[in-house]
Amino acid sequence: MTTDYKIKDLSLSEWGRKEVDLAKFEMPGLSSVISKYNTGVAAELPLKGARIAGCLHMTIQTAVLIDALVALGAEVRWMTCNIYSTHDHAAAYIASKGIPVFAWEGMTEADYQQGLEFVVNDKNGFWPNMVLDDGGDLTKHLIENYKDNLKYDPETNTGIRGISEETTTGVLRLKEFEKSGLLSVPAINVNDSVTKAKFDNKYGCRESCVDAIRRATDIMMAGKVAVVCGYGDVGKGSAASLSAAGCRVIVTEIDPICALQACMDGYQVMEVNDAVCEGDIIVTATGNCDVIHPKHFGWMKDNAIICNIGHFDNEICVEWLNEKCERTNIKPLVDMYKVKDTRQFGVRYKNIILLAQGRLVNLGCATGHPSFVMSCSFTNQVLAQIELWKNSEDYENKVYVLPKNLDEEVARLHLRHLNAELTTLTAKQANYIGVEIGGPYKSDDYRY
Ligand code: NAD
Ligand code: 9W1
Repeated sequence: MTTDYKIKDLSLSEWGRKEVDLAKFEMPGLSSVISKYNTGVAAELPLKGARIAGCLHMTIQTAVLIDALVALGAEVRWMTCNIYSTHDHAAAYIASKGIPVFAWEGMTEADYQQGLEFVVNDKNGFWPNMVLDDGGDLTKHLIENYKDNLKYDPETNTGIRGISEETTTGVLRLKEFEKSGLLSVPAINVNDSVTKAKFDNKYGCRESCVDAIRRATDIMMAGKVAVVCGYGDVGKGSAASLSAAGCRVIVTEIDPICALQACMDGYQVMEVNDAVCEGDIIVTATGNCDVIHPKHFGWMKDNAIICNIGHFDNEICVEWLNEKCERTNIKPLVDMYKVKDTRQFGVRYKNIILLAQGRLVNLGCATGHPSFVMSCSFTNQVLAQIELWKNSEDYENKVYVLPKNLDEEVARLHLRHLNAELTTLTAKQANYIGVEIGGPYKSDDYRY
């Protein structure tokens, strides 16, 4: 067995294996892709020959992805894309299968830089011919350090045939590389597949928003007033989560269309300065800065719980709380601040409870997305890897999204697990609405 790994503790691998087996059941998209290729007379391994350098959270769900890539014929070297997100038992499971992996919870930035080298080089030097990235760190590392190894040459069969990218940040970086002429490899943006984005933003947060608040505080949700700032997909999922738990939900928005959507969904829309005075629970989901401003803290209810589910930690002005207010740590990621009550005459104080120091609450206080959510993103990843591995030469060195028929395929592969049966178009119906019976069913600019 290989000792080509750096992880926390190999003895966690049995526990990892059991959880991977459970997660597999909830990741039907990945199993379906495998059985599609591995069964029947036309059995083939579509990723045979692919050497995939992967940089993505080394979690139980990612272990299921890695198993799928290997089952489809790929060789893999893996690292985490985030120094905190590794499930150490998942990393142990991967290492126990002889797959090179570099990931442990709480690694340093310097370790992380080593990881980038680990996935790019094996003992014989430059190794990958495919890249699977989350956030663009690995892509950036390759472009900055291995420029001459990247361009695919069909004559010598060297270089990288394709990159698939998981997140918004990574896609933005890819587009910048494309614009400045530095992208020498075709790339697929998995982030903007409908089956990725809807699950990552809306359905994922609908599962994890309340989960995070409960794990952190054990508060009774029913009957409380919850304020959701921002009614994009993350806000929509969070509001639905809070509403289903019995909260009365107030939404704040700056965009009249999203505000009207919130009204149509039955929520009260208020100006933020008014809403913060009423909330027992306040959740920011805007992607904007200074949404909860220092002046708001003084107006809040006693023991108000505040947290952020947007990407960056500057939605709530946490710095002000830490600089100006006495802080009591209740438990990891739960802090109480003593704040001067600016609605009262005379000096009165009250408590504000801040979760996860204003960082993404569903990742800090809960456990990230459920396996089924990740199955949707990761099935897009697998289809992107197969497409680029097989048909790289059909693509220019640009950033693409998966064609709609593949996005539809990802959804289709998840229907059976839920006992959903699709209706098939008749030839007359297909003709009437101007589509093929097998899809795609919508134009590229259709908004779901
Ligand atoms: P989005 O752009 O669809 O929605 C954000 C909404 O906030 C918009 O409707 C916008 O009008 C509104 N907004 C902006 N400034 C505001 C303000 N000052 N007050 C009130 N509303 C305001 O984006 P999204 O997809 O909903 O994502 C929101 C954030 O969540 C992003 O930072 C994203 O990266 C992050 N995100 C988090 C998770 C998670 O699991 N926690 C998952 C996906 C995305
Ligand atoms: N991705 N397997 C935290 C997750 C950090 C994290 C992050 C996920 C998964 C959004 C990916 C505390 C897993 C990951 C568990 C966890 C993400 C950042 C997953 C949710 C995205 C910045 N982004 N994700 N599972 N940490 O859940 O791969 O528990």
